Amino acid sequence: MSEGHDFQMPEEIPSGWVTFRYHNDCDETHVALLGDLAEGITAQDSREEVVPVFQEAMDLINEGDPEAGFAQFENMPEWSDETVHMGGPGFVAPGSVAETTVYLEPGNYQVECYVKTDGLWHTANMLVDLTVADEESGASEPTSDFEVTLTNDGLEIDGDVEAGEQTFAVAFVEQMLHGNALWHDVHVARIDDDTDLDELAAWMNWPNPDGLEEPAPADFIGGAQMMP
Ligand SMILES: [Cu+2]
Repeated sequence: MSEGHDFQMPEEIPSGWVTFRYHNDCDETHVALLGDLAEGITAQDSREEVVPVFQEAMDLINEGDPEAGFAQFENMPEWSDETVHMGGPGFVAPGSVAETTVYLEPGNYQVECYVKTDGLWHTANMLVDLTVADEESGASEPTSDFEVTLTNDGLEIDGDVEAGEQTFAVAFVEQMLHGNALWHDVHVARIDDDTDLDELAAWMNWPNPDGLEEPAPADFIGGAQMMP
């Protein structure tokens, strides 16, 4: 749960199939991305060595120098190449709840929000450790109503989705590192006649000065964060 720029959640969870139910009780959009960290690395290391790189990059981009901004990524610590994004709830609008189930191996993870407010990454405050214990949850793989297939060509949904409670399985058939240093993922937003889809698409891309910047141009209800 979030009530501000925070994550209120357990420090340790079992391994295997685990369900994250994220209540956003804050008045800003947030997200919760899981990262499987290299041995011995903690959220504190990310806070000290990764967040400043992204912030410096963002500051330079906002100052009109994207080339210098992207050059900042040369300063990423070597261990960050080993961080494996492992899913998590997608963007969640204020007052909404997002749920996602993932399979996690035991290990040291982090949970982060990478939305921005006034050009500042929430990650400065919304970045916590999560231990995934050897002890298994005993839960089985959930069943789904629809499957979303992700490839390097885009995404497909197998069927016509009806109103009501629906469960989507997301198959990451292919994965790639995009030019913005992130992998692809799925986020669900409720749109209406007034929603500008181009604006929404631009918002999804953080190197745009208005990208991932609060407030979001639509109401998000979750999704499946990037994973291999
Ligand atoms: Cu946030």
